[in-house]
Amino acid sequence: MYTLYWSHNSASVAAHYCLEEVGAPYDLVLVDMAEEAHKKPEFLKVNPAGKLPALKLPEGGTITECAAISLLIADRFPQAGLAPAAADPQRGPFLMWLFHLNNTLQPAMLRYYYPERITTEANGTGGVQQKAKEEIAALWSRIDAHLAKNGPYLLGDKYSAADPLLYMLSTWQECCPDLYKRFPSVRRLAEKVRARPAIARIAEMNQVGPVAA
Ligand SMILES: N[C@@H](CCC(=O)N[C@@H](CS)C(=O)NCC(=O)O)C(=O)O
Repeated sequence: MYTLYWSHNSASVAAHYCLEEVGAPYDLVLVDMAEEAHKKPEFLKVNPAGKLPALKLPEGGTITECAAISLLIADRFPQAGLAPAAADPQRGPFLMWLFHLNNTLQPAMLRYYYPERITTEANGTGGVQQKAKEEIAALWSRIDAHLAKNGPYLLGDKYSAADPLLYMLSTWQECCPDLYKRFPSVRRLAEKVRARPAIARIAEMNQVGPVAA
């Protein structure tokens, strides 16, 4: 049994989508970020960094990082087809997108949401957020151009674990207002992912609404 430590609308959502999509046996432990439960001693025993998500593995041990969790689950349940195999020509682009989303887009978003961690200037947070917003819009613009040309998914017609990760990030719109209006190919992907039965089953409990215009 896998155990996912999660909270609504957090980075745990993509990991949750993958577990549900492949039909993995899992249970959930809510670590309510609104209640600061991720900073309490009980959760710090699970992930000393105090961040979500964390996944306890059936063989023992815990991993963190939503892209790593998505990749591990996709690889362990190959019949679900969420990850091209190592020798598949799409494996490279798959890994590239997974890492790009986790390693480039998401950190820009975290700079927006936690600007006080980036600057020692008392009045510096507004500038950090403004720069982060510009960077995030530029990144979405490049992703949108890729999807317009090669979509509807990141790997063309092939759905993969990178898509629910992209979908999750596309729902964090305070840092990129009107994202779906500005980036219609991202919206098209979001609609397709949100309509998948496995995603639809758990989106609401994660407080992710329908894809709005
Ligand atoms: N790169 C990590 C980021 C994890 C992360 O920053 N999660 C946020 C929730 S969206 C969090 O736990 N924030 C609490 C904090 O940083 O104090 C991942 O993808 O799992």
